[in-house]
Amino acid sequence: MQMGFRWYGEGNDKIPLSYIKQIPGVTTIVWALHHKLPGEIWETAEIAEVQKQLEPYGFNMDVVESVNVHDDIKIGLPTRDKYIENYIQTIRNLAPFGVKVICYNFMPVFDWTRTDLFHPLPDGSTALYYEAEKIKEEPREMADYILKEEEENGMTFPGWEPERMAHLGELFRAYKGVTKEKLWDNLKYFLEKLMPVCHECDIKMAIHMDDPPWDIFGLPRLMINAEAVDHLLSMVDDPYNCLTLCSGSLNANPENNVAAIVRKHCDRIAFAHIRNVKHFDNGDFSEVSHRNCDGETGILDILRAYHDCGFQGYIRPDHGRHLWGEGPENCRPGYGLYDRALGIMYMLGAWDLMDKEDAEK
Ligand SMILES: [Mn+2]
Repeated sequence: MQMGFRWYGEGNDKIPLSYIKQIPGVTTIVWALHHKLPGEIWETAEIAEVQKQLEPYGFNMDVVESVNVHDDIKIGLPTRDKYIENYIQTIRNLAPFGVKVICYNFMPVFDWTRTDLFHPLPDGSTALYYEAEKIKEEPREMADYILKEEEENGMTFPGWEPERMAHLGELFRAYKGVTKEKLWDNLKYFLEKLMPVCHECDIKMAIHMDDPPWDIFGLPRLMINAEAVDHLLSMVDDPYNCLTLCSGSLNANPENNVAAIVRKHCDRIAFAHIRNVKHFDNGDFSEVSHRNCDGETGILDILRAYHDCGFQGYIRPDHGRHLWGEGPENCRPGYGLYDRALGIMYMLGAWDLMDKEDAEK
């Protein structure tokens, strides 16, 4: 297992690499070129710039999150082949820098979806929150809220590019007729084109779970449960077709048992996101600390499953709460410094103890 920390890049993330260096156990910076729109090629010189920033701290750049997939690929338009060619070129450009995993998602129109990005928790911190009542038929209101947060705080969120969101109506029309079956077909087409290049470059494609794991606004979503995971892995049965198993995304539906998926498919999990979720009776959910008893995700069972399976992939704390002066003015929602650092220490505490117990057996 290698511990990672997501970082949005020089000038785009307020957390300096020198702070991340002080969190015990972090070897990998989970990075991306956030100025790139879906479909654009990531150029070698731009990737080299990131390498230059990470090198003095001894971090590797093995995991990219995300190289976003152009809508034409998801919709299955004739223009998709051009964008797949660009994606392949990006993979080729990433390989010489030691990149091993590309995390991506295949969600139509919207990436992750929340109704409140800084929801107050009883302990005085804030966290991302999903109010079921607010996600109804009309997506514009939620999109406007998230875009307003971006604008007011001078940041853009991956998957919520204002350029794309400006054409929301058009995007929705383009996805009309894209059924769940079609979306699966389009994902298969995309992956089958990529697999030979992934082998050649030794880079795994690791699909992120849909967040939340159900259809929203009439748009189909694929990566929602254990059956979908089985289907994805058998549909393109290749060791380079892998998962970013996001515990928080899947557990937004409390029926999902993440630890069971880990035990079944550990060798196909390239990247683990660990996040804890607390559920309310009305269907709302809140993100909470990594501590097992603070939510219902079963963080300890999940960590034990990874440990039992001898997990060799990358792991990172997913979102954290905003603590100790972190808020909209100085912190990306879910990506503050403190709670993710606490989450790492919680995970490493559990992991070290399991290592020690195994060694003494
Ligand atoms: Mn995640």
